[in-house]
Amino acid sequence: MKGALRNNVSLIAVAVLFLWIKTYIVYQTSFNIDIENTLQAFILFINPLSFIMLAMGISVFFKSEKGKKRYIMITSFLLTFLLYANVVFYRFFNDFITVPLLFQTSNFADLGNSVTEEFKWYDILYFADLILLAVLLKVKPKFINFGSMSKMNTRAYFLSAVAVFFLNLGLAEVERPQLLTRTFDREMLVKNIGTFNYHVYDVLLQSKSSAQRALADGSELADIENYSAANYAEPNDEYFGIAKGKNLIMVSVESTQQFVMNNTVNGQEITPFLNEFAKKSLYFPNFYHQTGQGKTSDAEFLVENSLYPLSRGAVFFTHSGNEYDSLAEKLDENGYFSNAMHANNKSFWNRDIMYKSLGYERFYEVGDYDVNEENSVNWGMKDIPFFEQSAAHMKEMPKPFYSKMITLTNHHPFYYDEEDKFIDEFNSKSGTLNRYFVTVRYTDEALKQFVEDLKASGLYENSVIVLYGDHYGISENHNEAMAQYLGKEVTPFVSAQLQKVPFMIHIPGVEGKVIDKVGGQIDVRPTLLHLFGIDTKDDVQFGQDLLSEEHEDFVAFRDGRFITKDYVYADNKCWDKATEQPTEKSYCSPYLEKTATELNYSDRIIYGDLLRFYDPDAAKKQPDAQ
Ligand code: GP9
Ligand code: MN
Repeated sequence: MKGALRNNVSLIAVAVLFLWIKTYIVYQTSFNIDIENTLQAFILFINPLSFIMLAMGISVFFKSEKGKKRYIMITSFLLTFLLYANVVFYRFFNDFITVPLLFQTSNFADLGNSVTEEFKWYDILYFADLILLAVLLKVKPKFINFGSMSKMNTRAYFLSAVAVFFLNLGLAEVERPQLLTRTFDREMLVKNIGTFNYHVYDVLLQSKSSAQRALADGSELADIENYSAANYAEPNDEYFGIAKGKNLIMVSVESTQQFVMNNTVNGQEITPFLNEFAKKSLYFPNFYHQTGQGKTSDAEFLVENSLYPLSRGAVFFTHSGNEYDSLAEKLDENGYFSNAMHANNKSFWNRDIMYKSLGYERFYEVGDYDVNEENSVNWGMKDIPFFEQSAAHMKEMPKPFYSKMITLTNHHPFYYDEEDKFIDEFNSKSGTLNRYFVTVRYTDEALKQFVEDLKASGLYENSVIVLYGDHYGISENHNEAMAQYLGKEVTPFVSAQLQKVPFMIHIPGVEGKVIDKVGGQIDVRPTLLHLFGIDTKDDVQFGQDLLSEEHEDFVAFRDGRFITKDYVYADNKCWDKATEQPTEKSYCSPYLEKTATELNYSDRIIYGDLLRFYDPDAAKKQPDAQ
């Protein structure tokens, strides 16, 4: 028996080895994980091991050989499935799965087209080792030992697993201090503790956040209120109240980045309408999206609440029951009929629930539109008919109204009908980028027709029209094609700059102006409310009025990157905007803390549902400090 043990390898060892090697191959082939030094390379290599050893190790507690085999097979399958799900998710979102996302099952059906685009025939290879393992189990070759481990060996096995885990954690801590407390970068987590441990960690975080709400009390809000009050930027007299009484039409323009504006492809203008409309509007060329995994819904969350979305999952899903003090609610209190318009399934991003919390009176969803084969493409109703039918709804609405509209055609994978093609595709290796220009151009046309429609119906003269891009359309997976288009390498600096999205406010009778303040979606709420003559002095918010003289040139991204007037902080480096090269980190350091504080305060509001303790009247009654 002893001899046999010495010559044989155990079944557990085979299963562990297969999954370990596979996970490592997946790291190398399916995720873009940046490795900068040998230590990082070593950590990446060992990081799947501890979890796999522990998971497979449990098989020793099964008495029968059959039970052991079955457990090993099922565990291998489940872990492979998790790995593969991450691969598919990563292709699409350039990110790893989180627990809250798994509960967004109502989104999965709608993802249809987009997801199938991400399945590849060769994906079967991800399961190749399972097939081999199944064969080995069936054939039962001599060199594999199917028997039980001795008590001694079992103990040694688990001790080694734990030792590998702590070695991994120790090295990760050396490589990236505070890794587990600063969770906003999932790539860093996967790179350092491994994909499986990352998922365990994510589950723990999720449980922690559920507990946080239960334990939160109003006293936590005091610091945050002080911060928010100190951050308040006095409205600009020239603009305060200038839009009072007018309707507000705000369009979330799907996946539209700013680089397409005033730009061409194959010599053809990509956004002729936006370029002209910007000239007649207050136009903000240094405006960035700040979204996380919740994409469109995160953008909505930002502009409504002037709070940051979450680093994991979509806050529309995870915290739809919270108390908010949204733009919609404020306008509603001021006599507006607030509504949202989006010709998609009402439960997508949990909007039907969240819109109620945000105080929208009405949601015009897919059921309120005449949607058919003819007027649909890609994800659903095309933008032109969507705007046409929305304008018809607007005519019927009580006035003044606030309508938040969300377009859909310019969405990954950017499929379009031939008849809607106004310019030619680009010619890179990325079909996604090539098609993107065509669908952006289509949305531009739809916006043009919408404005014409509003003019014809007389609504134009009474309405403020706000356009903002919700988030990027072209992820970093297309950097090579993007570099070809831009004619320069997509460095982390360029990548951060690519997060600029169009933002413009058209106010009838107000002259167009370019306002080059650095800002983002978080600034929309105070900027708009002040235009409508509603002060935000007593509100808990992180943005500032972009028209205020006191507005600071600063925008923090959800993942910890930030932009100031002269610098861009990305990839842990401080980049000089003038040279587009990394410079002394000290130029960025004052803002590192500001970014961390704001993100942390905002998270605390959301996790603790702290606005339920906030009483604006109490804030007003407080005597002025000092
Ligand atoms: C779906 C639309 C798209 O209703 O808002 O969402 P996205 O994938 O861009 O977040
Ligand atoms: Mn979107």
